Amino acid sequence: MAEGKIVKAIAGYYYILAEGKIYECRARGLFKLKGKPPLVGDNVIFKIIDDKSGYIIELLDRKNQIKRPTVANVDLVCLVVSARMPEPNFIFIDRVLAMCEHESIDSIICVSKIDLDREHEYEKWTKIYSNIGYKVFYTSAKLNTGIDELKEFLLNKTMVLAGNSGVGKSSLANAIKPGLTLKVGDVSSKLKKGIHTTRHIELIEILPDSFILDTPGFNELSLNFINKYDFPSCFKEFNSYKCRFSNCLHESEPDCGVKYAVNAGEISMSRYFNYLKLLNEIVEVEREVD
Ligand SMILES: Nc1nc2c(ncn2[C@@H]2O[C@H](COP(=O)(O)OP(=O)(O)O)[C@@H](O)[C@H]2O)c(=O)[nH]1
Ligand SMILES: [Mg+2]
Ligand SMILES: [Zn+2]
Repeated sequence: MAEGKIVKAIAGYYYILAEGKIYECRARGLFKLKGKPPLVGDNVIFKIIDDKSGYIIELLDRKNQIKRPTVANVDLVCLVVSARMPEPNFIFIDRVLAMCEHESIDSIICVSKIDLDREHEYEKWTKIYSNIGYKVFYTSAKLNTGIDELKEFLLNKTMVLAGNSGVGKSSLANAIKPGLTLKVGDVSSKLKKGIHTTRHIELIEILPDSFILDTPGFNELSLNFINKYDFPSCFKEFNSYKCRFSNCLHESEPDCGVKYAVNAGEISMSRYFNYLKLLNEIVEVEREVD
């Protein structure tokens, strides 16, 4: 009997990493039928058959799980946003951060490709996020800037690299782990084709006991699983303000502390407008369900 972590799943086979070795395993039918299939990221007890294979006996407790990509036991979402090429997409940033707040997963922002902006114009918007309390890292995979600091932070964590296609996620992973050769894409041809290459998801051990998930599947993240009354607190700076109604959605209610704070310049206008757009999306979905 051994303990390991599922790092990859393909067509009913689970690839388990234990003490530096990979075992190809099947899961016994029993617990799959109970409606809890094993996921990438799960820690498991498995029986070793030989030095390449085994079968899963038990899933250990799951601390959390995210959908799209489906992965368990995530310690951190690292939201990669390029300084330039492509330009930052703020509604996407706020969408991912809100999802992380809802799932209680820590998140950080990594501004990539800073070599493309010598004037540091990105500081105009990163200030908004660092003021709220998000940790921001600044990197260039090209010049190898900021990689060591990021690496230090990632130690002993399982992390999802989230971010639009072309922002430099794979390049970042390659810079963190020299020798890793994740495919780096060419932005323009990707945008032209507009297709998402479907790939299996895989956790990559970049440092001892530190994993990253480099995934193309984060682009169409929907927040439709969130209840609208749980949504305001997903914008964590809103929580410091009091409103007349405790279930205030900060839209058009009277005596809304959040709206006062937006008007006073204490809450960023861009964050507030993105909040309203995303809230609207959630409300629309709830209406369709009714
Ligand atoms: N100038 C510059 N270009 C970068 C940097 N990192 C990645 N790129 C380029 O950005 C494009 C997309 O990179 P890739 O890592 O495939 O992005 P992904 O789609 O997020 O995985 C490629 O053409 C890379 O060469 C960087 O730090 N500086
Ligand atoms: Mg990539
Ligand atoms: Zn309010």
